Amino acid sequence: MLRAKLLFLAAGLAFASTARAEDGYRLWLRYDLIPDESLRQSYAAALSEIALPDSAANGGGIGATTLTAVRDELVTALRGLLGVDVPVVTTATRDGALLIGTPRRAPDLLALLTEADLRAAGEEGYILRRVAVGRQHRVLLVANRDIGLLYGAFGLLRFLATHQPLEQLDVVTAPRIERRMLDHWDNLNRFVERGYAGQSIWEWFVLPDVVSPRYRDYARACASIGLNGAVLNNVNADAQILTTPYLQKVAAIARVLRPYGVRVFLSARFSAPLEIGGLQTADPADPAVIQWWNDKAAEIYRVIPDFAGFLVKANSEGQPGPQNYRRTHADGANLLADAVALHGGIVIWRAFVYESSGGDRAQQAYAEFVPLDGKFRANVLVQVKNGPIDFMPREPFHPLFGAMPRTPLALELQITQEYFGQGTQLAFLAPMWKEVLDADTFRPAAGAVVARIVDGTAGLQRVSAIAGVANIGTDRNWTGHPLAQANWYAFGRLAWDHTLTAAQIADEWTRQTFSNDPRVVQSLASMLLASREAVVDYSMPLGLHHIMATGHHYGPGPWVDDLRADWNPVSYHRADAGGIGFDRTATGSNALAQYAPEVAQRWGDRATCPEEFLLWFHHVPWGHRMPSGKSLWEEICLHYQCGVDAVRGWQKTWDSLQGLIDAERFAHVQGLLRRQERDARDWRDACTQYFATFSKMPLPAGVEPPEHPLAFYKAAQLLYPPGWSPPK
Ligand code: BDP
Repeated sequence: MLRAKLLFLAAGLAFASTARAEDGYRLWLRYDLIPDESLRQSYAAALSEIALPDSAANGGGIGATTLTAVRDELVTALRGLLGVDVPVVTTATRDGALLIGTPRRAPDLLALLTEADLRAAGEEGYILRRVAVGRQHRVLLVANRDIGLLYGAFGLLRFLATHQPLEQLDVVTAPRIERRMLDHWDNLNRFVERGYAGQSIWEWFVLPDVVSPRYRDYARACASIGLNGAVLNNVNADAQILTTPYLQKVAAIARVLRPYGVRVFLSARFSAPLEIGGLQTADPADPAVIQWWNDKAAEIYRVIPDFAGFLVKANSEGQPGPQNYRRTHADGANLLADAVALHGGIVIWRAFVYESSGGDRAQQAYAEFVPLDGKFRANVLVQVKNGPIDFMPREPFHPLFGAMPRTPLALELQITQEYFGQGTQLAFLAPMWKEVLDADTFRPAAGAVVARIVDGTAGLQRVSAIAGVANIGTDRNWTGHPLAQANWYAFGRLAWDHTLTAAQIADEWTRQTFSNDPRVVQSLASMLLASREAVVDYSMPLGLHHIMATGHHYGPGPWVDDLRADWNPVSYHRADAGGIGFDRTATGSNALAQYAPEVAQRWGDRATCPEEFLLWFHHVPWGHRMPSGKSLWEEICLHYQCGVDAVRGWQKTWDSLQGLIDAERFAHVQGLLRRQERDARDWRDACTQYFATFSKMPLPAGVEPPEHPLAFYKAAQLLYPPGWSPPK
C-alpha cells in the first residue's frame, strides 16, 4: 500500500516537472497562469477591474467592434494569467482599476495625461501608465483612437506575460511606419508559393458561407504585434480574385479582420481587363482600360469600404505589365492609383524586376526605376526587397534605397524562409532585418539609414510601408517549425518600432511563447540570435549567394549551370582556377556605381570591404590573405564547418531544456535540429568539395572530411520538401 502511494507520488512529481504538452496554436498569446504567486497577486491587485467606455463594457451590441476585441482579449488573458475574472465596469470603483479610453469616449482621462503624450501616441499608438489618483493607484490605457487601445491592450498583456514590474509601467509608443503588412503568396487553390506550413489559411471555396474561426485568431496575432495590413493573394496573381464572387469572399474575410485594424489589400494582375473584363487590351493608356479599373475599384469599395489597395508584380518573371504595351512602370502604377485614389486607396508597385538578357541582375531594378522617380502618383509606393538579388541569406542593402527621393519606398522582407531552410531549419531573421534597416545609404547624407528612408524621416515621404512575405499556413502551429513563429513576431515588432534590438525581441518572444524561466530565456534567445549567421555560414558564407538547388531552393546546388544564365548558381559564384566571387567593381559589372560614393568606395576596395560582402563584390584569389591571416580558401571551408558546429551547439543547448519546455514542442524542435545538423553537413560537404575542384586545395585543419564524394551530392535528388509543387 505504502509502495503504491510512493509510486503514485513519484509519477505525480515526474508529471509536474514536465511542462504540459502544447501544439503551438496559441503562438505568443498563451496567457497561461503566472506560476509565481506573489507576482500574480501583485498584478491582480494592480488590475482589479477593467473600466471601459459604455459600448464595449456591455458587449458592444451587434457585430464585433474594436472595443469589444479589447474587452474580450483582456478578460480572457487576465483570467488565464492571473486566474481571476477581472470585472468589467463602465466607471472605476476601486483601487487598481484599469482605465481605458480615448479622449472622445472618456474625456475625464485627459486630466491624467499631457497633450504631449497624446501627440506622441499619434493615430495608432497608445499610452500605458500607472498613476496615483488621490490615495489610489490606477493603470491608464489611453489612445487617440480605438485601434490604439487594442494595441495598448496587447502591450499591457506583453508586459504581464514577460513578468515586468507594474510599478515601472510607463509606455508612450506609436508605430514609426504607417502600413505594416503581411504579403501572403497564397493562390486561390490554397497552394502557398514558398509556403512551408501547410495550405493557405483562406478557405476560398467555401467562403463566404464558411468563415473559419482561424481568421479571428490570425487577426488577433497580427494586431498583437501591430500589423495593420494583409495582402490576401499571391503576387503572381490570378485575375479571378477581382471577380464579383471572389470579392464577396474577400469581403467576408475583411469583416473579421476589421475590428483588429487589419485592412485588406489584393494583388492585382495587370492583364485582368483582358482575362475577366472581356477587353482586347490592358494598355494603361486605353480609355476602356482606365474605365474598367475605375469601375472595378468602385465595385470593390462598395463591398469592402476600407479596402487598402493593390499590390502589383508587373513585368517580372513572366507577369504581364505596362511594358507589354511600351508603357512604363509609372504608367501602370498610376492607372491603378487613379482608380483607387478617389476611395482613399494606395498602390504598392514592386521593384522586383529582372530580365534574362539584362546582364548583372543586381543592377536591373535600379536601372528601370530610378529614371521614373517623381513620375508616380502621390498614392503609389514602390516596394523594394531588402537586397538587389532575392532574399538571399545575406545581401547588401538594395541600391534603390536613397536613390528615389521623390518616391515613397516600401521595404519588402521575406518572413517565410525560402532560402533559410524553409519550414525545417531554425533561422531567426530579426538580426538580418536589423542589418538592412540600420544600413547607411549616405543618401542624401550620412545617417540616412534604410529605416529612415522607409519610415520617411530621411525625406519628405508622404506614406510609408513595410511588408513581410508571410510564413503561415494551415499547420496547427501556423508556421511549421515551432521556432519560426518568432519570425512572424519579430517582423511585426520591427515594423512597429525598428529601433528595437533583435535581442529584445528574442527575449520577449521566448518569454511569452515558452517560459520566463531564466534558463529557457537565456538558452533559447541565444540560439535564436546565433541562428541566422549559422545558416549563412553553412550555406553561403562571405558574400556567396544564389548557389541553392533549383526549383524548391532547398539545399546546395553550386554546380547548376544548365538554366537561364541569371538563374544559374555558377553565374553568381563564378569560381574558377583564379578564385571565386562576383566582380561588381568597375572591372566587373560595376553594380557598385549604383550606391552612394561613400558606400561604393568602402565596398569597392577589397581591403575595406566587409568580409561578409567580399564575394558579393569581388572575385578573389583562393590564396588571398584574409584579416584572420588565413587564406580565402581556408576561411570559406572554416565558415562551413563553423555553421555545422553551431547547429550541434544548439542541439546540446536544446537538450538541456528538457522538462522546462512542454514535451510536444520539445520533441518537435529536437527532431528538427537533428535534421538541420544533417542539412548543414550536406551544404558543407557539397560546397567545399565542389569549390575544391577549382581551388585544388585540401581541406584545412579543423574541417571534418566529407561523408560522401561530390558525385553523391550532385546526383542526390531531394524528394518533395515541404512547399514543393509539381513543375508547371
Ligand atoms: C522569389 C520566389 C518566387 C517569387 C519571387 C517574387 O522564388 O517564388 O514569385 O521571389 O518575389 O524569391 O516575386
